[in-house]
Amino acid sequence: MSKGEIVLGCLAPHPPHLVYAENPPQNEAFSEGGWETLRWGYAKLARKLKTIDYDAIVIFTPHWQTYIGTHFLGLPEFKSKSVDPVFPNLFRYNYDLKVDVELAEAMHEETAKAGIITKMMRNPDFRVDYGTITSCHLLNPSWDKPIVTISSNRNSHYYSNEVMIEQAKALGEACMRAIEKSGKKVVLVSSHSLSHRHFVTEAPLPEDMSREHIYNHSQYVWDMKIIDMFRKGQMQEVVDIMPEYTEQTIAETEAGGLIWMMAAMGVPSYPAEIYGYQSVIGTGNCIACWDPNTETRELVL
Ligand code: 2X7
Ligand code: FE2
Repeated sequence: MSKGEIVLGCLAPHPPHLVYAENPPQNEAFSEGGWETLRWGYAKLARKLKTIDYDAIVIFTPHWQTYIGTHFLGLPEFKSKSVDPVFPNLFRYNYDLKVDVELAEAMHEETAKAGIITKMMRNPDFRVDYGTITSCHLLNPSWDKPIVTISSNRNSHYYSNEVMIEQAKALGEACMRAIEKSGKKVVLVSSHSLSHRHFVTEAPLPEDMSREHIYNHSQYVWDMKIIDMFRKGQMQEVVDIMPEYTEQTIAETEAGGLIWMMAAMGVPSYPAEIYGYQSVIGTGNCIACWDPNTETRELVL
């Protein structure tokens, strides 16, 4: 069996607004559109994914929060309705998704070997979070690949951003070892916004784009700084400033997803492909990917 590999790493923000704006048949709410810069960026990245040969999507989500250890989805199928607790008016999505249990178990095993507390989620009634569903729907609307969802362990956040980073790194390295041993080709997804201060009241029409803008200028400047580092392939520097960035912008990187993905990918020093940046209810959202293949890597935006 040949060695498994990570064929792409995607930063895939998950405001439920983006699924709402698309009006897919799975979602009950109806919209008149909105947030096109992000949706069109996602459509372009989804087209790239269709050209790549891969077996599974492995996604780390901040909205499945676990307080004792890191958990992995561990049944072949999960089927239910996912409702965003903050925006039930926008997101009530009927899902029926397949899980690569073999890969999940392999990552669980390597994670345990690394000394991290970890558990498989075997409850058939478990409701999959909207972060997983939004990012996966927008990257692969046909849902024709199995996924593995990894929870975000808030025990690490309880201590400090620095401790969170150490634990997310160890988790990423363990997942990479499991992928290599599995012989599979895997797409990683880190599902989150960048800066995360947001408005606490919603416009009467949520998709009214005359009301959408970044919450404040300083978080915009921080986001641009980080994205510039993505473009330049300065991912070690991004890892180094992550505690400061997360604190200054209350960024959703606090859950550890970006560090997990970067550690699994060996902290890339090549440029990321940028597919778009836009605010959603004041938060900063960037779609980007890291393509290890020099022949397919391109300058997108
Ligand atoms: O989970 C989210 C998010 N990260 C950003 C914006 C709006 C809603 O939900
Ligand atoms: Fe979120």
